[in-house]
Amino acid sequence: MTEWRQLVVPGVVMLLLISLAPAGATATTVCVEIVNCALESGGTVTVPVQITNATGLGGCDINVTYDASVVHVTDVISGNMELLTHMINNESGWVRMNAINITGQSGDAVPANLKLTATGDAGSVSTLCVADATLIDPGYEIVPQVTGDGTCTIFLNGDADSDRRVDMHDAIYLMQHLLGVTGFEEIVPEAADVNGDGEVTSHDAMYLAKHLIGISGYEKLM
Ligand SMILES: [Ca+2]
Ligand SMILES: [Ca+2]
Repeated sequence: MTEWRQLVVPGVVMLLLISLAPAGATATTVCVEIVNCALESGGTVTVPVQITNATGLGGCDINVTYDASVVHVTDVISGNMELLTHMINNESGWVRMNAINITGQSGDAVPANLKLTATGDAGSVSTLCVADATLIDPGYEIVPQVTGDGTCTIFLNGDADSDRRVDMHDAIYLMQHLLGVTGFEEIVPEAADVNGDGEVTSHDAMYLAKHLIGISGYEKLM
């Protein structure tokens, strides 16, 4: 082999290998995650345990931990996979669940939904930590994944400034927030949507002010 061939041929082979390599570097990562949620003091909410970007997901074993002084898991409900077993320990603050799809599930999977009940006071927050997650394909091969934790915030309805009281400062804070005033960025939307229409707008600030003044028709914060 001539000298130039000794140099060029390995280079061409290398380029071919690179071009034929699996698209792992650009593949979308499978993620086990729980979205943030908020619930009223003493209230309940249901949040999904999500597996995003799955391709041929055959089963999963997921352990979620939480602060039991803030929130309890009171039920585990099937999502769009077959939920096999689940265990709840509200003393130590963990829930474990197993789900399968024997044909292999693609897209976004929900192995289970967690029904949460607030045990903590308004203002308390618990991480919903995906402490351990094992995913397999229908051939029992491990599916690589990353995890994303969520948070669960206990709120007091109408407490827009999160000081654990509901007063006229909250209506003012909410207006400042909506106007984009610096220092008023933080808000718990579920606490601020006092008219219960699913949006946080100036109507909520007006509703809250009328509620606090005692105007008829505004007795109840939604
Ligand atoms: Ca307040
Ligand atoms: Ca609203």
